[in-house]
Amino acid sequence: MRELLKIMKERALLELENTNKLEELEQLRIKFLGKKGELTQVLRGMGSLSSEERPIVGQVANEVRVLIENGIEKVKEKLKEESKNIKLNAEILDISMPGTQIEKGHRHPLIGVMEELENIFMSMGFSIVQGPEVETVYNNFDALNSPENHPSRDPSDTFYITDDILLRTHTSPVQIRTMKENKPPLRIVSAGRTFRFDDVDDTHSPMFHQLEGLVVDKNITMANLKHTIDMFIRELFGSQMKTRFRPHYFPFTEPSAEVDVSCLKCMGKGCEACNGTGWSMELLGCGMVHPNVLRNCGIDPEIYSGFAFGLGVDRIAMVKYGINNIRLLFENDMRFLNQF
Ligand code: 2NL
Repeated sequence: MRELLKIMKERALLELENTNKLEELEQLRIKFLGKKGELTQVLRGMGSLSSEERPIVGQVANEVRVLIENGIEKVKEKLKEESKNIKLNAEILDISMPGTQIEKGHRHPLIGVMEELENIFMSMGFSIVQGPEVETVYNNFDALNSPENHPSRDPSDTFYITDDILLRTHTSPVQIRTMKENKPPLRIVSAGRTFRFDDVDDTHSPMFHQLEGLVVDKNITMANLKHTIDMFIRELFGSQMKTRFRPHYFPFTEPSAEVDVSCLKCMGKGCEACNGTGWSMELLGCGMVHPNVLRNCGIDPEIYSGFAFGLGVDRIAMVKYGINNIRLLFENDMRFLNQF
């Protein structure tokens, strides 16, 4: 029996030496030391031993068990250490390696133009104000002296959320909010997204961008308006640019005017782009703030007067970059955007 135990021990140690997986190790333990394992089998035969031999064989059997157990423990530690090293080597981090290049983008051409316009007005002493794109009908139409039956109020022209709430059709409600909350003198510019129920074509989009300016103080006249617009246009397009003020009608200004500037292609000489007139049409609308609008905002028109103007940022961007289709500004095709 001792011989049996010795052979079993040697086989166990040999198998242990050839084990290189943790799962195999557990199978090995079950095979030799488990309830139905080989050691148990051998010990079953102890009943036939003499009473002198039994304790000696029992001791040997115990030694074999401890030997195999220790062997398993040792190999287990070795395998764990190995797999840890393999993992560590795989996860090695070289902090001196160059990082993944992130492609740098740039401002959208439209936002670039909007900021350029804002910067010009800031250099002239205007503050930039902002307001919500979802507005009240009162701020968007009523306060601006828009007649009850004006076509722009129709649900076929304006995106209504409820009877009293809409998507702003111009940035003027931002000026209304500012006038209601602040006392003159005011010199403000607001720019942002505006919405009209338009069908899309080369020059129209239901979402477009406006920039509006407003000045309210004592003794503000049409001369201040004209000078401010002239300075702005020359700052934007160059000192040779001429402006032309044509009488126009807006409900919120009186008198009102539309402003044409020299044709950018021929600088006023006349070419096919301007139909030989030398003028680039309708770049800007303006006028003296209607007394009703001032009154609606709690400003006394007997003491204060003001001028206001508005322009389409998309149109300025298109003129500036020679873009002939407004859709290009909103499709975000990288082949288009990367040109700016
Ligand atoms: C255009 C014309 C304009 C205004 C906007 C305005 C705002 C207030 C009071 C009076 Cl709060 N006027 N804004 C005035 C004249 C023209 O815009 O063609 N925009 C694209």
